Amino acid sequence: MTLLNPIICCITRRSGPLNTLRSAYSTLASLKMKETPHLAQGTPHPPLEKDALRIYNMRFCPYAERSLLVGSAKGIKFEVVNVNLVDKPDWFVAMNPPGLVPTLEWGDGRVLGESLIVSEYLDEIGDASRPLQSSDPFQKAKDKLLADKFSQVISALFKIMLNYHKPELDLSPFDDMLRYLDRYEKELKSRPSQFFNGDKPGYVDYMIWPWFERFELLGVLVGDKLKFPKTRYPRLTEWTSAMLEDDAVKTWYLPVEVHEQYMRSRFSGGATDYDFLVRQQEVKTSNL
Ligand SMILES: N[C@@H](CCC(=O)N[C@@H](CS)C(=O)NCC(=O)O)C(=O)O
Repeated sequence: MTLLNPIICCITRRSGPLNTLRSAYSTLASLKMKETPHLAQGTPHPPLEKDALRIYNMRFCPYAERSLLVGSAKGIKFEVVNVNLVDKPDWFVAMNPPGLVPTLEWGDGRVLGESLIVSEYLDEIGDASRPLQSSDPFQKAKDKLLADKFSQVISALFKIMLNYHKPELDLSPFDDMLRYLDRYEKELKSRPSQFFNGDKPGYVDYMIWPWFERFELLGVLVGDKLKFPKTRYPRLTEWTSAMLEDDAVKTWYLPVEVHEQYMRSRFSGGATDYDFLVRQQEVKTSNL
């Protein structure tokens, strides 16, 4: 049932043939898992054994990525079911009425939502020798605050990202986003370790990472004026490189070209194409 099933996937780009090949191979190297379709209205609820754990996901959702990162880091055995969020199956909404991903489901019927809560729960039930949160109550509380307040960065980022296609796009949230990020640079500087958690990523690291994976997208979608200013964030820049070496991050990571393809599909005016990675994987494997 493990999902860490390496598979070769192929992504194509709009540029010339050499670039296409180069990008297909670099992307290919970074996609490590089997891509599965997003279940839509009319699809039956897949059966789940009594003691099995499932996370409902949308492959491009940063919130759901939080729980996948923690599940992997904690060595938890879980399966992933992707959900089409614009055409959700009825049983999915009935199971968790907000209808959001991530949603965690146990085979005995227990259900839990909200990425920060799900991640904290997974930390508690997973490998005890790899705690993601501090044993010091004050530090733990401070870290929870950092993870929670990251919503300020997220909402500023989304104000741009979800409107990138509009001609009258307001770029002012970018400065707000940078201001909110200053807090994380300062906090990391004050800690003597590579990660917020110590010498390995922990709760704060995994809770904020999915948006760092997507910052480059702003420059790609809007232009160089929204490039991530690395000189303003030397510690976070080093931290980003270190995070990219982490096994859990590598498992779920998607390159900027893939995030771009999703965003362009989402705002194309037609139906969001959730399954392009599945099709690209099928083409690639049929050519092996
Ligand atoms: N506060 C939630 C936010 C999750 C969320 O917004 N997920 C989005 C996908 S990235 C979703 O499920 N959207 C479906 C909808 O809004 O109907 C969390 O932290 O888990």
